[in-house]
Amino acid sequence: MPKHILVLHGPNLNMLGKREPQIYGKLSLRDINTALEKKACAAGFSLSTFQSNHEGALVDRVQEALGQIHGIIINPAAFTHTSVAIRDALLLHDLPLIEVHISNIHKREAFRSQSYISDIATGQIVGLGIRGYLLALDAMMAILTDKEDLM
Ligand code: DHK
Repeated sequence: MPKHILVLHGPNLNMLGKREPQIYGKLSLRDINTALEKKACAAGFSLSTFQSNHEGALVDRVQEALGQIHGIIINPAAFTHTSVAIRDALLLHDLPLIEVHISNIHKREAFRSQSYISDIATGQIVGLGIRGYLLALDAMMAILTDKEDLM
């Protein structure tokens, strides 16, 4: 059975492509999800994606995944800065966890630099645009195959 990676997207990320394209880029969430699925599949992993504008729906999805997945990549979007509930749900899992932000949250309004996720994450990728998701996937697959090489 291939190892399974769950990718979670928080609120307003369903509007990628339409939403502040100077910050979040021109591609849609579907474009990103398709690229992630293809890349994971080509490397022998399986990957599923889930987006919600609702905190409880994200908590439910994280709970449902218990025992079913091997790693989590999450852009909690605005919930990054507010959600103890998503943090607590993620803590149910003892798995590699990568936090992604399209923009550099440390370079924007002060409230965006605070993350309820970063201190429980394996690592964080910020400010590299949507390619951050693909970098996160590379890192996750390397972690899950225990690869430490630089190639
Ligand atoms: C996305 C959001 O929707 C914001 O609320 C965060 C994050 C930043 C991003 O850069 O991907 O503050």
